Amino acid sequence: MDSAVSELPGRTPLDDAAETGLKIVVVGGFGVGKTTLVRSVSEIRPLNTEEVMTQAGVGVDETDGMVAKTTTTVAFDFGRISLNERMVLYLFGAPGQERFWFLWDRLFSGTLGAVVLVDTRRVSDSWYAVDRLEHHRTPFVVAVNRFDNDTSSFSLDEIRQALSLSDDVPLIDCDARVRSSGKHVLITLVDHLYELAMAREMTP
Ligand SMILES: Nc1nc2c(ncn2[C@@H]2O[C@H](COP(=O)(O)OP(=O)(O)OP(=O)(O)O)[C@@H](O)[C@H]2O)c(=O)[nH]1
Ligand SMILES: [Mg+2]
Repeated sequence: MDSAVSELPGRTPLDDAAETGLKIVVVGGFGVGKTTLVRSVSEIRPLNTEEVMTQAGVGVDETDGMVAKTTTTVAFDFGRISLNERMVLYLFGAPGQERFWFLWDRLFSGTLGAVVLVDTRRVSDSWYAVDRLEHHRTPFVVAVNRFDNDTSSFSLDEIRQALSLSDDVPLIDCDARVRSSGKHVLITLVDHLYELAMAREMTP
C-alpha cells in the first residue's frame, strides 16, 4: 500500500485478516441520531445522503425539540467498523422520515442484525422500526440515545414496556456522538447475534 494513501484521513484500509463481514442497519424515528452514530463509529469517511430541510417540510416534518437539526437523510448512511482483526461491520443508517420508509424493506435485505435508536422524547417514533424488524425476523438491540435537553428521564424498564420489547431483546443507553459508546452498542448487538446462533445450534 502506498504510504501517502494510507495516511489520508478516512482511508483506513481493511485489515488483511478480515474474513467476516456483517451487514448491520441502524433504524429509528426521525432525528434520533442514526447518521450521528454511523459517523461517530465509522473508520472510513462515511457516505451520508443528507439534504437541507427546507420551508416545504414545515408541517410535514416533526422537528419539535430538535434545535440544531437542519439536515435529514434522504437515502441512507454507510460506514464501516472493524470490531477486531477478523470481524468487520458494514453499517447502513436508514432515513428516519416517514415518506422515505419505503426504502427500509430493501435496506433490510441481507441484514444480520439491527440497532434501533430511541429518543425518549418520542419513544413511539421508533415503534415502526421494531415492528418492521420483527416482521423480517431480524435480530436487534435497542439503544436509548439520551439528548441533553431531554427532561423525560424514562427508565429503561419503562421504555421496554412502551415498545413491548420481550426480555431477551438487549436494551442499553448510549450517546450516539461518542465513538466508544456507539461501539459498545455494536458489540452488544454482535454478542446478541452470537448467543442466538449458539441457541439455534443447541436446538435439536
Ligand atoms: N445533544 C445531543 N444531540 C445529538 C445526539 N445525537 C444526535 N444529536 C444531534 O441531533 C441531530 C439529529 O441527528 P441525526 O444523526 O441527523 O439524526 P437522524 O436519526 O440521522 O435523522 P434523520 O436521518 O433525519 O431521521 C444532529 O444535529 C446531531 O448532532 C445526542 O446524543 N445528544
Ligand atoms: Mg440520518
